[in-house]
Amino acid sequence: MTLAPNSELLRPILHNSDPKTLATEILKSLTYRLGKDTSVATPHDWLTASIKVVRDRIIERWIESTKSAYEQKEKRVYYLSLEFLIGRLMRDAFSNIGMLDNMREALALLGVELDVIAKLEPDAALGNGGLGRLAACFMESMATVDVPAHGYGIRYVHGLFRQEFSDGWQVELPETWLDHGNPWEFERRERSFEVGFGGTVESVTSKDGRLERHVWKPSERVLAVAYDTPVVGWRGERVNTLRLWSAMPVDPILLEAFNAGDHIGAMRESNKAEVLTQVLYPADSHLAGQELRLRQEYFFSAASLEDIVQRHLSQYGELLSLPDKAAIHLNDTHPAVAVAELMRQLMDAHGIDFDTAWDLTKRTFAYTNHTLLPEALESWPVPLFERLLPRHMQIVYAINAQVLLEARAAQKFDGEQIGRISLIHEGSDRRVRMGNLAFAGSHSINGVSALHTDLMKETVFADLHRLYPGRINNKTNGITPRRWLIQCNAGLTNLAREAIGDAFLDDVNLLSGLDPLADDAAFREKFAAVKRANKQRLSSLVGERLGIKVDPSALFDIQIKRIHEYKRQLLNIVEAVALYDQIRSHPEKDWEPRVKFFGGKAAPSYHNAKLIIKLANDVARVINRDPAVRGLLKIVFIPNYNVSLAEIMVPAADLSEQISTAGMEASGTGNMKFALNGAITIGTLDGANVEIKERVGDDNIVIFGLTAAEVAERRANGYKPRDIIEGSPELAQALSAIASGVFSHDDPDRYRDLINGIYDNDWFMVAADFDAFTAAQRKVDSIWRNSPEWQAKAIRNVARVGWFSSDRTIRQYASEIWNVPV
Ligand code: 26V
Repeated sequence: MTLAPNSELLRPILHNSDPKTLATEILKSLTYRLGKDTSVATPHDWLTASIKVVRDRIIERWIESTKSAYEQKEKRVYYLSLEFLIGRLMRDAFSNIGMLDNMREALALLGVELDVIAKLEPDAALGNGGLGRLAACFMESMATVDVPAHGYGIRYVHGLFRQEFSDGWQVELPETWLDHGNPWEFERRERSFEVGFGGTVESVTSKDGRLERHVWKPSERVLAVAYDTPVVGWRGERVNTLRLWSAMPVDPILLEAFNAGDHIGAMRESNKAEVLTQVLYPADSHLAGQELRLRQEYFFSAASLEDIVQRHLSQYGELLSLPDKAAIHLNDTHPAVAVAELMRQLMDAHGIDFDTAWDLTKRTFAYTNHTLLPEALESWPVPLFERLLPRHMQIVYAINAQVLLEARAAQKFDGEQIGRISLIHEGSDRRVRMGNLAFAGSHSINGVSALHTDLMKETVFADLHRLYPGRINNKTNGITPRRWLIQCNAGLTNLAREAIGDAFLDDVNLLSGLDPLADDAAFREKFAAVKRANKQRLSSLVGERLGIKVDPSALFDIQIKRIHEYKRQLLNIVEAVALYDQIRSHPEKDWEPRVKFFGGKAAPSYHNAKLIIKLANDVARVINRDPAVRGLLKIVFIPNYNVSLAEIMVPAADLSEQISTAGMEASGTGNMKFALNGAITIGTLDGANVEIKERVGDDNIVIFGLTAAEVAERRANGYKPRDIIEGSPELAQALSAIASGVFSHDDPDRYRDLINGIYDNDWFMVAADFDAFTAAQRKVDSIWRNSPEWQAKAIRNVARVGWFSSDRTIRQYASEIWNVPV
């Protein structure tokens, strides 16, 4: 007999979630699931036991969601992403399902503090930065706005490395999030697929000699095993699935070898398979043709596609309706090989002809581009691609032939333009261009902010856009207000509830009700008190972790993000050095106390990024110790920046640093998080900053620097940074101090090359924007001096950025790209 999930037998247990019942269940969970007694239970055991109790409630809704998607024949969204930067899940899930307070009480009855065990949950850091965090926000929003969706990715055993500083240098250590097991996931051994690599392609011909189909005979096979994690939407109405694939050997032991006495050799296959999903690639925007990375991309794309096609076939019995029932989304080009894989499955496994398969493929796929940096656009050497995926190589050539035919037929492209449209970069180093493959195989290609989308049309995809006009569209990024306001900033959430009621919890746009309160002195004071408490929390963390004392009444100026030259942490540090110089040489002036916080990881092989971290730490050491500074300026670089640290830093910020070289940051999402938490942005007209400015108004943001068009113009017309530096004494002074070893007595030449790079080339326009940045910072000081004015602007930021909710973004994807109802 099977028990229906909503059976009356289950209901009384699952629907009773008062603290006492929960406490009993936590004890039962501890005893019967973990096999522990309270006297020996570790804090981790309490955590696991608690999660499993709530998980039971989630599972019930999960099964209901899955069933209803099936019964209602709903179109499903499949979000393919090599990264999901989830962070901790406990607070998110408990709060979304409405059980956070009762669980806290239940644990208290057992003498356990929820906030203490919550900190033991490891961050699931299965991503590098913005792209991965966006995927996590999207998963939560899809469940919230009721889109039936599956996320697909890789269950990396080691996520993004843990960062420590040794003498100010970044050291990378392995990250081990699975050490205590993962109570959220369900291993689905029964849901596994074989994924092939290498080998040969055979053509099968009919009796009359006609080519019937191709058969790929891979030389290697790996098993992809599914691990499912439920994703709970706000109010717990829908629960979607994040399915992560883990690689296993098809044959765990080569028995023949083992029996012949080769015990180690017999295991080798197994290690080879498992290596595939061992570790996340740390993004450094340079791939240099790493084979393992292409293997990861194909591994998870192929397993996901098999899963999708099987699900569709088992429900509908045919594949011609695939585009009506499945929307497959490519999060950047990392899963772009899925385009060729779907073609392969449709043609080789299901006997569909090329033209029909190509039409189905294009109507099923959509692709998001997340960066225009040329070095980050993926392409694979043809010989590597051909060796690993011989059948896909043939399919890419066939697709390319079709695309080039259409390009020539359009009669508006010259040879060079046709060359740029081609899926193959020709020349001595022939490569498969994954962006072009994703573009050709999708009906929708979107950018992640208005500016970025315009630039996509003008630069990387200019020719493809002319060939297939109407495919490129914009979907400005968003963030989930559950994690990035309700959970991380209880103080502000409660203040807003008191002031405007609870409706904004379901529609964050309603924070607009706070707008008039910017002029209410009493409200401003309460708002300032909340910020102050958040700053106190960050100060304690810094005190505990780093032994640095910071004053919560100082202006908290924060730049947290991956370390990259285009994000210009260097500009920020050089400005700090200039300010340091000013404070020392003009002690009579009325300086506003400031703490500059940094956080972020550098890719292990990115030399300049690592040097910038060392510089920040060197500068911090000198400034923080100098009595002449009188505590007016402090610099704090907090190691191991991750989602959980962001949840503490974002609510504590007064000033949000969003200072990328215009045209280079596709969108940014940190900018949105800070504004929603009442920080004022100092930023360039880049990415989503442009749209934040439009929404908060020019008076409530501090914009400086060159525009994207001006940056392009300077680069085209011979930019001379040396002349600019010579005309700016403050900049010249700061640069020469750094270059001459003022901050690096132990190795005076340490920063010579880095600083010479600014004199000689300065691709990122540090010199060009320096004076504007300094002036903008002094403008920030003058606003800060007038506290009511500052608070009013900060409140208006909170009130006006509800539009940047990922719920809005997802609704736009749903109606304008995926064609699913919302
Ligand atoms: C590139 C590579 C290449 C080497 C191997 C690993 C790897 C991983 C990721 C990437 C590309 C990262 C692109 C990215 O994260 N873009 C960011 O996307 C955010 C969400 O749309 C956006 O807000 C940021 O502006 C954009 O930089």
